[in-house]
Amino acid sequence: INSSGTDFDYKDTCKWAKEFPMCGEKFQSPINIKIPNLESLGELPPLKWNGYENAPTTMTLVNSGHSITLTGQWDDNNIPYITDGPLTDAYIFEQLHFHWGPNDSVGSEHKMNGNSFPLEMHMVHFKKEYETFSNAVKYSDGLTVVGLFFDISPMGSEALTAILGGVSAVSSSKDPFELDPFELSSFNVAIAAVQFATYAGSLTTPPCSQSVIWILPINTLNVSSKQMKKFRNIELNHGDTHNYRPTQPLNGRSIHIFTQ
Ligand code: SG4
Ligand code: ZN
Repeated sequence: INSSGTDFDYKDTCKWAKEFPMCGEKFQSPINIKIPNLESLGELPPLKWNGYENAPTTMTLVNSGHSITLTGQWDDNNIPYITDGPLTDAYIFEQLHFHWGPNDSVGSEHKMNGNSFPLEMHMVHFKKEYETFSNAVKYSDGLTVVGLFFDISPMGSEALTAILGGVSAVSSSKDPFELDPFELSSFNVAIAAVQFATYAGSLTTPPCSQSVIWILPINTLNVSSKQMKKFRNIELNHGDTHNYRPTQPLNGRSIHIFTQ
């Protein structure tokens, strides 16, 4: 952590709270999801993905030094957003990014029954009512992040191929790289008809704002060892070789389950 107070590393995440007080608050993320302890949310409508079949006009990949982040520009009315499930309003897609580690036994931020996965992808959305991402972060229901777990499989993931096609350009560079635009629906199609866990938590990086409704499908997508190698080649700030925060105490929060 440098003296400017705007940067952080993953060597001792317990130190984050010194410079970023919200990282020391009670309802932090990620957490361990214990499947047998889940409560049912009952008659929830299915989560709805809207506009994910629309390709953006431009798509950009950037190495933030803490992850690689994918953003896109969509024409008005074409922006992807999610509704229903546990959500009370539309949540507009902002960006997606990844968390990984130095080997296959670690990498994901959330755990399922104490198990880690080599890769976790976060699709970050903000509540439409709050108009912008930076404004939405100030509210407890401002953001929803859909987290997807990936497990090793020789086939790998078609959906990741398009993103990883541009990864070598940003592995050792902070310059944004323009990808050939593609639609994001391959990800939500892959998690159709599964159960989800949901709970209230925080951003998993400083400033750790407690503004996130987490939505985690209880199944995994595939990533190949070759694809994982590309993630591990990405140069992170401070020589970090992982970018997952350890799980945080639940502190009495309930985790609810619902189906799509
Ligand atoms: C990653 O570091 C992303 O690259 C960040 O996005 C993101 O910050 C951060 O994770 C925290 O998000 O879903 N893991 S998380 O809680 O979205 C924000 C950027 O730096 C504020 C754009
Ligand atoms: Zn994340």
